[in-house]
Amino acid sequence: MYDPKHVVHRPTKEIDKGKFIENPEKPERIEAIKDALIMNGFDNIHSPNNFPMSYVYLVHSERYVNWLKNKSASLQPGEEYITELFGYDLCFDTGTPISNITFESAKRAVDVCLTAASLLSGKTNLVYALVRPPGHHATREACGGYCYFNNAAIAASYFLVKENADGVAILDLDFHHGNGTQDIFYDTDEVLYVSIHGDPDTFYPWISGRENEIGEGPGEGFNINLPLPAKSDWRKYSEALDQALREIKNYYPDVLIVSLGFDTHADDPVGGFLLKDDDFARIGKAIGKLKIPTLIIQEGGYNPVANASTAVKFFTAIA
Ligand code: OKP
Ligand code: ZN
Repeated sequence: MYDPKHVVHRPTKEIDKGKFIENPEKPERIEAIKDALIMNGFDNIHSPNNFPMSYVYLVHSERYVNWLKNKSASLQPGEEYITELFGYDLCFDTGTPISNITFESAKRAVDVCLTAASLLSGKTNLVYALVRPPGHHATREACGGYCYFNNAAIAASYFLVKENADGVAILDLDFHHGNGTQDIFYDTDEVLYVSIHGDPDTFYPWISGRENEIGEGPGEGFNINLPLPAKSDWRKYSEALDQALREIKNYYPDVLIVSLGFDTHADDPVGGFLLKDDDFARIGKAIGKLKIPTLIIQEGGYNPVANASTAVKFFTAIA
């Protein structure tokens, strides 16, 4: 599932340590994946349908949605709003610019994910939502980390509310901890959130992703963080992956959502792991073996060339 209109969403900059730098969340990252998949025979590509905003409100507050909508509408074409570092705002970092088309671009990514979710059935047990902007950092009440609406959380809520799913597992394989997804489902046992990511003592988002964050109330035990040190390679990674997949199996979810980031690749300019192309074939194969209906949602991955080769390996193996 893919929407060619994602290319109009083009944040140009972010502020890092007080300086403007180029924003790596570019259209090319997703175009490279789409082109490579088509060349390798994955050409069963569909455009999304429109879904009502009520699905977004399953996850995000009215206050936040209105703020994002009004902020977008207040900007001139080409203008970018970046939150003030210590100002009060509904954005929690300086890497997530808002432009006049941010609101509709974020909503279109949600529509791609919901269309993909609605296709999962007994007959179709694997669907891929090739989207940007990504979603896993967005909380109920704020944008951040290049994310505006939490695509994976909205899809999980769709399965729970619309399809009466009896348990949804989210496996977050992006290099960065999905603080938003963790937060949204922290107090429920209806969603198991399992994440493998760079140790937040060193890496973004710093505020979350530690092993002792296990969920609370009825959600206690249904949030599992598996942080790994910088430069982790397949030897370390595969142990965490085995554990993650064991936990998911034991949970017996009706649906598995994978927040898939390719920023764990050794050649990624943002992430800090050392995975190689073939490691993504191993990951794909291991997920496919679970035999759970699976919705894959694209998150990060900032080297278009590595994204392309990695996606082909992953999808060849999982399919
Ligand atoms: C998004 B995803 C802020 C610099 C922060 C943000 C990294 C976001 C990663 N001054 N860089 O999880 O791939
Ligand atoms: Zn990431």
